[in-house]
Amino acid sequence: MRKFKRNISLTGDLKFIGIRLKEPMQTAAGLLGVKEALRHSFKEMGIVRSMKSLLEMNQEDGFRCPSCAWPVPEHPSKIAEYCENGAKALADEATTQHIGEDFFSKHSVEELSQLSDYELNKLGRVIEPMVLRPGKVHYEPIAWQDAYDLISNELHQLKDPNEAIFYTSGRSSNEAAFLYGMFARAFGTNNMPDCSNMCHESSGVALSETLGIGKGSVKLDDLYGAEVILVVGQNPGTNHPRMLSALEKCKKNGGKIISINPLAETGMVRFKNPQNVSDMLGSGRAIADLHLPVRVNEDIALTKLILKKLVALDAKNSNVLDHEFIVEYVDGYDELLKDLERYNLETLQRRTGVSMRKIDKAVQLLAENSKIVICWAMGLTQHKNAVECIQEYVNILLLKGAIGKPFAGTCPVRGHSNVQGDRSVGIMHFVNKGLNHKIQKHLNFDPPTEPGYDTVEAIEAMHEKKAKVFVCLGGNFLMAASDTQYTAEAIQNCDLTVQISTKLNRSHLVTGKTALLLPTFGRSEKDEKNGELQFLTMESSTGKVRQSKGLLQPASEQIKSEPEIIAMLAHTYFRGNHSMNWYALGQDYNLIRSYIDKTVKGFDKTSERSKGFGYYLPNNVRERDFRMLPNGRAQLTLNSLPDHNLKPDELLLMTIRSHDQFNTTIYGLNDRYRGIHNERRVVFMNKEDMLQHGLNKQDVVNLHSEYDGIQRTAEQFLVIPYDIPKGNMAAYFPETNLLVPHNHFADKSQTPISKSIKVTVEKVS
Ligand SMILES: Nc1nc2c(c(=O)[nH]1)N[C@H]1C(S)=C(S)[C@@H](COP(=O)(O)OP(=O)(O)OC[C@H]3O[C@@H](n4cnc5c(=O)[nH]c(N)nc54)[C@H](O)[C@@H]3O)O[C@H]1N2
Ligand SMILES: Nc1nc2c(c(=O)[nH]1)N[C@H]1C(S)=C(S)[C@@H](COP(=O)(O)OP(=O)(O)OC[C@H]3O[C@@H](n4cnc5c(=O)[nH]c(N)nc54)[C@H](O)[C@@H]3O)O[C@H]1N2
Ligand SMILES: [Mo]
Repeated sequence: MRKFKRNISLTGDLKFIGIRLKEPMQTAAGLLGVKEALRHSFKEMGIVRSMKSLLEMNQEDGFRCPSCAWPVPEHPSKIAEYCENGAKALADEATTQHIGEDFFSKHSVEELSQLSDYELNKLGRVIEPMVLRPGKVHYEPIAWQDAYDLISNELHQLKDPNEAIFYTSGRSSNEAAFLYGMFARAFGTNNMPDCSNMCHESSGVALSETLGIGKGSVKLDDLYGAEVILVVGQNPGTNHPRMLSALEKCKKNGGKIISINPLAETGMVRFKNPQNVSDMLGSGRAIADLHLPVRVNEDIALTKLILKKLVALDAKNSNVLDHEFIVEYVDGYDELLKDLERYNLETLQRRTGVSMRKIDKAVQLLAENSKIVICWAMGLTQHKNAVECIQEYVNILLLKGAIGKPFAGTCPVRGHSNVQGDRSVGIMHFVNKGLNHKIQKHLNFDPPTEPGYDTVEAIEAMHEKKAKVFVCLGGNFLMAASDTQYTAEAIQNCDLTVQISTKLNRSHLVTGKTALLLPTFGRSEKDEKNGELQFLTMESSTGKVRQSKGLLQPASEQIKSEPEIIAMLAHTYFRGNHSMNWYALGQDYNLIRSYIDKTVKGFDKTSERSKGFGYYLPNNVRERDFRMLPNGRAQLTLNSLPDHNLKPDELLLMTIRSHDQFNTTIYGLNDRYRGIHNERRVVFMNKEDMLQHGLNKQDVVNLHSEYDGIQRTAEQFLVIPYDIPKGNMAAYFPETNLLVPHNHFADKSQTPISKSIKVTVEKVS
């Protein structure tokens, strides 16, 4: 190892701390949810700060929840337009625990790396800019301007702008992301990997190819009036809890909900709406009318079966498919029908692991109704054939004409609260010619015309030492990305790593030769510039742009807003010699928005129109406008069945979230919906598989994966018997990212295969 590489642990201490198991829960939210929300809030923020901020979250003039991207209704509840996990996200960022110079002078990065991700996050908000110098193991304070100078000098020294990489996580505002993306381009690179490369990139690719826009088409009202909603590969009870209210509303209006998921996730089973008193007192409401427990990555077998059955019913009674829509708007109908003939019903059914009786019920609902919405998340996007999986579900919508009309359409449910907006305003590793043209015209510089690195390529470039400076606008790249060991080696090859962050995580400990930790505001904090209260904007999962105005006193006087940090970095780098007045942009966000309006398609008078409940960005699918696609038509696609070539002892592992985490930020050690308390190092297994592998409840195992002859290991997991299809396992990320090979990802989107990793289980004790 070279000298600057410090002795850092990638996992923290692996000891078990005393797991408690209960039965998985049948009902999501309810009083327990409210209690948990308040417990986290009061503990982290105190009562006054909690009440003040919770009441403003998602309200008209307040701030947007920092958790997920689920849209806020036009008439939000005055008492609680937030969920348990939104409250946890807020408590996590608005915590009154702080760390600065004193803390870092006492604790070295080597020592801190022995802590678990949970313990690291618990340390609190970073309250002053810090630097880790070459060969040193303690962060020390640095003045802001010295930090900008340090980055600027490193950037100036690079031989080629493509030796720098600018990563973005999806919590940044449109304003910050826009400045960041424009700075990267003005500097000369499109190396802009972002968290969406690991997330919904597969949805973006799948939808762009088939419908002409990489976003979903439905609005919130469409869910309320849908006749059938499919919730596929998604766990809304934990990850998008406010969505349960929308599903509940759909059911009240007579709609049916089908859940397609290897697990019967609690939120899909029953829900007690915290905004409804009779719900809270009663037993709540069943959400899924039908649950299809599909085997991991067998969605294509399932959708083919559904498509075949719909086509067969249509042959008898031509009302089942929307022939008028198909004739007018859709390409590839005859080819699809011919292709479906190649498949045998029983073979498909066996692969799915779902009973034909249940599949027939789903087919009947889809045959009899046409106002259909399909929602999905990571259960579809993180497989080798993720793009195809999504396109198969789009095939269903297209045959049913459930596209571009009220109460029907696509709903990829986004992750981070502004991941969709970040992409809209220019965070992308590929070249968008329209945007480049507008940059030349309105920002008066020439953006680079070669594509840059996405997440996978960024890791490889750092590993091969082609990249030397790595800047991160939020996130926890090391732990979020696949192949933790390989990614750590890659990051440690850099000369400089820069993290613009709110809280400490392992990406601040595994660093380049020099590392900067630049603390920034959270969403809930008040951002005043020259006596003016600033606001920011975000785009929800349904494409609505709304403003967000923080109200809490910032964690310290020494932290700065994201737009200001980026603007000052650009100002320092260009030394005032650039077509954009960077300094001014960092001082007045209206100015940033006026540039966004000029350069980004669909944005218009954003400073005005984002007020109140905001405005929708244009969406061609809503208008049934497919002119940008081949023949000007929506595309049906032919997709094949996956082949994992599993060895006899291999199982397919999906890496999922517990109820007590936001991605790599671990709020607590419980996953109460799944009955797990006080432990995260667990692996959920089918009882038959356990028997076959000679395993008992709570045995300690190591997990191994082998790809291209390379063995990877994640140590120390407790086996938990669970209702999961045979041949499948589940465990939490980020602990399991050690197993995901960096060079295995979805075709076309390069999203890591985090939901279908081939794994063997080794009993340790
Ligand atoms: N509280 C909280 N909220 C969050 C997050 C968080 O960590 N915590 N993360 C945010 C982010 S960035 C994102 S992207 C979203 C993630 O939201 P989700 O996608 O709901 O998150 P996961 O836990 O990855 O759950 C994936 C679901 O897919 C199922 N699944 C796995 N494989 C398959 C398959 O092959 N087929 C089918 N049909 N289903 C499958 C799993 O059983 C699981 O229910 O949530 C966002 N919101
Ligand atoms: N195995 C496996 N791996 C996965 C996934 C999976 O399902 N399985 N999911 C993938 C998905 S969907 C995603 S989106 C990625 C997530 O990848 P990332 O977005 O990179 O990770 P997060 O854990 O969301 O980032 C958390 C950190 O962001 C910083 N932060 C929080 N709020 C703010 C803010 O307002 N501003 C700034 N500047 N920083 C802030 C804090 O320092 C915090 O520690 O992980 C991916 N990785
Ligand atoms: Mo995500």
